[in-house]
Amino acid sequence: MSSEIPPYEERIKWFHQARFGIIVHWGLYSIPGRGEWVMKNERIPADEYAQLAKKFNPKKFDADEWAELAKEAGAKYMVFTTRHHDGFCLYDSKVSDFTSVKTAAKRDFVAEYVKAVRKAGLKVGLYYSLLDWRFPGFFDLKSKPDSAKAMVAQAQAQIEELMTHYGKIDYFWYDGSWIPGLQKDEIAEFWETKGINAMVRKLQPHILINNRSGSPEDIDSYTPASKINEKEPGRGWETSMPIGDRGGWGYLHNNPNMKSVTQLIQHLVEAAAGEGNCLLNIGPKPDGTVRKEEVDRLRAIGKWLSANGESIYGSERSPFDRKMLGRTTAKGNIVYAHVFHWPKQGEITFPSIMNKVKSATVLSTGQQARIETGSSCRTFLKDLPKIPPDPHVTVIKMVLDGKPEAGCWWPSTP
Ligand code: FHN
Repeated sequence: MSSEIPPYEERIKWFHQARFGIIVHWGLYSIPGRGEWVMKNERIPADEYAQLAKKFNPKKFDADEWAELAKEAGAKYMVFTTRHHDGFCLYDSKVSDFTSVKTAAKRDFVAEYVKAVRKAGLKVGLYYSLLDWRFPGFFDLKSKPDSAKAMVAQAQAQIEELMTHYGKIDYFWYDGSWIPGLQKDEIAEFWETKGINAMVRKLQPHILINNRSGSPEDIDSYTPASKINEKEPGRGWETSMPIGDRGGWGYLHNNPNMKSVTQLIQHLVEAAAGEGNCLLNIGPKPDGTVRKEEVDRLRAIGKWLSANGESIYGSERSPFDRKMLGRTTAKGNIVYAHVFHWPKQGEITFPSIMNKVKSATVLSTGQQARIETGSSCRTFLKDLPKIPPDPHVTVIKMVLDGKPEAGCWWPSTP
């Protein structure tokens, strides 16, 4: 399967429309329930860790359940860990015996996942960790160059397998490219990234590739939730985060610090306001089921998106002041104000809108605001409810008399 590579602007379209995806961290590390770094954090020898594969036989795994949950959450794409840093493949790799097909489970979970995600009408993403802690050369490149080379060869072969045997892949999510002792600008050369990505694009011409292989490629997925720094217009980017604590992308048995639905929706809005995506992580239990705390939050986000999704999906930046009560997005002559802190008076002031606001409506209820204007280009929305119409984030849809234009800076010129 190979053909001409479509231009970036064409390939990136679905990603900008999607705005929201789900990433799934699941594998042997889910069994101990102490996060996906348990092997390295607890210095578990590779042969001792490999014993987990004898216990990894998740009878309750149902990829359709995962895909349907992501769809119910309002996500438009999914990404699944085909192999994390521990080296265990959740698919049928011919270049490794450490796989879910050749051990207790005897299942190709990636094949089941891809089929289910496509059936749910979502875009298919595969996560792949370049580094593999089982190779001593990862930890000591200088004195174990052959082991490091073998790790690179494994990555090249496995990426080719993933790009060949699982049909159309929409998004390739690299991770784990760092090498102790190498500088950032040496990473791409070490992994021979240029050659690998040329092979990926030849096999999957429409694919999007993130920037975690040491090469910029199509999507900047290095934006941590803690500091959403937007990219230049047009460049696809995403912020990713676990629902619970950092360091717990994989299942953490005790994970009390789950983000609230409001926080998660605000993260999604913050990303959309910068024309970026939010990739939210779930870490299913060892048996393949998703914990209730994550299911409930995803369903609540989906409920919010079913009423307010038009302000997120395919949205663009708006030029208006961000210091208002939340964030704004735009589509043509429409501006969506996502109000995080609803004013008790039921009146909202928008500074610096140079346009005439023709109407202002609470998206989820249809309630109309009365519109007034005042000095220094202020627009007042009045007669709104005093109680926030939405418990998480209320969206007000404003129809302007043309392309949104900000100005009339106060008190000085920009
Ligand atoms: O080390 C990994 C980590 O386990 C997890 O997979 C995250 C997901 O973005 N990526 C790396 C840390 O940045």
